[in-house]
Amino acid sequence: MLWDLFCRVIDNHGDLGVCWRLARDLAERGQQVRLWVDDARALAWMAPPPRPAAIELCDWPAGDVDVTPGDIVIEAFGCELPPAFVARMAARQPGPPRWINLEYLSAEDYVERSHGLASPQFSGPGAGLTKHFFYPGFTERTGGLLREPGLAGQIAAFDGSAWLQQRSWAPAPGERVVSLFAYANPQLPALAQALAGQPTLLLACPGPLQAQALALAGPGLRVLALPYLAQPDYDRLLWACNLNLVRGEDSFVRAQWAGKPFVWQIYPQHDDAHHAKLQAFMDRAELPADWRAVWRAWNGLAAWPTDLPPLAPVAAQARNWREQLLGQPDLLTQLQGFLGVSS
Ligand code: TRH
Repeated sequence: MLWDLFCRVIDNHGDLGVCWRLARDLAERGQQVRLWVDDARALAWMAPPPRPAAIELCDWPAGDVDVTPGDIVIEAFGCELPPAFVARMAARQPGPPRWINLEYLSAEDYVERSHGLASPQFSGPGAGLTKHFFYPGFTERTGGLLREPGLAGQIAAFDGSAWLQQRSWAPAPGERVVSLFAYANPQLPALAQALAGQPTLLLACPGPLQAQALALAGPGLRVLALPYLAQPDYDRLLWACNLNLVRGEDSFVRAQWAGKPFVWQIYPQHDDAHHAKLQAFMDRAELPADWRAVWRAWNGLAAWPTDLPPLAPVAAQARNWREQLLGQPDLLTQLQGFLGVSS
């Protein structure tokens, strides 16, 4: 099957990160993908060549893309397809493509009620077509999470110490190793102080906090600046660390597959809608109370606890949560089932 996957980069890297991951998963399952992106510059570091031959990376400037639509059209994160393309979808012979709006991830209850709903188009270039909403999620009544085949086995076989050693990012004896990927955050000094309570090596990913983190190194806290890593290597960083600070959507999910303790900095929304989204996930994942305090503090919703809670109890919770999620079909398997198309 030929999939047309449309991605508009809003800001940061998650829209492209998720779409690239989906495209890779489709390619691995024998599908043909045209990935339409308005700004693909981040792929230079996120997905350096060689890239899967089944993925055709297409430039999506403002306006139309003049091709015959494929068999399935994915509108990622409600990015609004070009009207002329939608008209060609409606006119396609022998029949229109399936049309999916892949939504943002949330643990909130509305997701289960909205997942799979049809949106018949009564007017405009797509009149007569039906778009379906497909919601990622954490329960059986959602579309699930992106998880490529074989991921759990890769993680189980991974030697994090050796991987860090090879890159000169290995902790000294007795140091815990923590990854940091975050938006600008006034809580960084407080986090640095809490981390320094025990000997810590902080591996700071590129972003607005990296320079500030380097300046906060001191007794108990060493800081190394990392370059942008290709997506598979960023995954391995999450697998190798004792604690991961992640953000947005895709690294948030990948931290859950890593099965390590993590803290999520949610993508801030103007109407504070992100507060409910944060709470919903903490409730659904049954995050221990002492770690909820850390999550709320890192998101600026509470004062910092003086010391970070011990990692062992929340490490066990992270492994249990991952096992629970591994028991659910992955997103692409569910999407193919929903569409009635198999690999
Ligand atoms: O960059 P983000 O903040 O993206 C955000 C979120 O997706 C948010 O939901 C969305 O509304 C907003 O974009 C527009 O965080 P996220 O989602 O983790 O995406 C980062 C991607 O970059 C992810 O695929 C991981 C990848 N990455 C690498 O490949 N290498 C790296 O070194 C780093 C730090 C990240």
